[in-house]
Amino acid sequence: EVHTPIVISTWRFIEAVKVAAWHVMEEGGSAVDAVVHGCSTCELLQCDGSVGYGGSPDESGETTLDAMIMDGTNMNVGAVGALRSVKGAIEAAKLVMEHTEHTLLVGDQASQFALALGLPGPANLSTADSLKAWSVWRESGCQPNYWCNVVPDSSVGCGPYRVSHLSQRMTDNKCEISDGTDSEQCGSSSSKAVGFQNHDTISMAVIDKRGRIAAGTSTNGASHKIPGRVGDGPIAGAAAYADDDVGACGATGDGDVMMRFLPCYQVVESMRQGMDPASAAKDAIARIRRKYPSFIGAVFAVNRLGVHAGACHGWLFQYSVQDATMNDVQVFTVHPD
Ligand code: SD4
Repeated sequence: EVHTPIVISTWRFIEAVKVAAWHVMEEGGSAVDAVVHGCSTCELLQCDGSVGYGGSPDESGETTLDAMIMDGTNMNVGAVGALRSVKGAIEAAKLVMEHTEHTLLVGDQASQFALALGLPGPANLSTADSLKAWSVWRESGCQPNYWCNVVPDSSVGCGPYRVSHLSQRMTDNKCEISDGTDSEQCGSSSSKAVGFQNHDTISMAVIDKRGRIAAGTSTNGASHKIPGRVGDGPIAGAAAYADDDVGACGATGDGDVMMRFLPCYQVVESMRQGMDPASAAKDAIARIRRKYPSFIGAVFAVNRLGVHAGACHGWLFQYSVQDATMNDVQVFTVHPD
């Protein structure tokens, strides 16, 4: 049975899958363009609040974007990290891929590059909603001088991503912090589990009619991240990977941990060695779990024939698929091992 063309995306990003599927199936478009159209759809829709502008404010209240596109025909990659003032993150990534010899541009200069090449902006990536979420976070569980006092009973500093030696160092620094306000900038010391609820990348893989395979990602990263933090989204092999000869992978979850394992590179290489997609996905998750038993994350794997599977740890994972045999998007649910 022929499963290709096929579009697969993390989570229930149905609209994004539909747009990408339309592009490869009805219009006979390329896998790369389908991934870009699909992820752009989520950026515009602000899918789950975790893709695109107006979501996951960092410790200083700013939203920044990470995105990547990978062309599995020639292993070309373009990516942006900590993108500010441009909403079209995956379009910016595509510009990096197609108009430079580089792979990854970051921060203000990435925005300037994207603007210079014609993307709309500069745009404010904050919204009333994201600023509200940020102020609620600041106010909740934040005691006076919390920042300056070493956290009593946990290794977690002020924001969920700061560990105690850093807050200690900030103490020495008289509590001067990124936004120039006083020691009140802090949040609950409760850990990552809180941050993870809205921690959802779109990671998408597409196989087009000609068998070309592409994968890409777009995310606004982790809520309350330290300004400047870049996650797994724009790292080839971490949150996505594609190779026409083998297949593709997409990942989502705790990017700070997952990017240490290049789980999508692992999935594709395991399939290259002969593993089926389900085993390859499970193996990639197991490698992380062995070292980080409480990490939260998931991957999907698809081989070049369009056979797909998912694996996850610490949460229930869903991914969405539309292939040549389906009239509509189907959502698959994966239970943690
Ligand atoms: C990150 N991996 O920036 C992204 C967020 C995510 O599911 O995937 N959430 O860490």
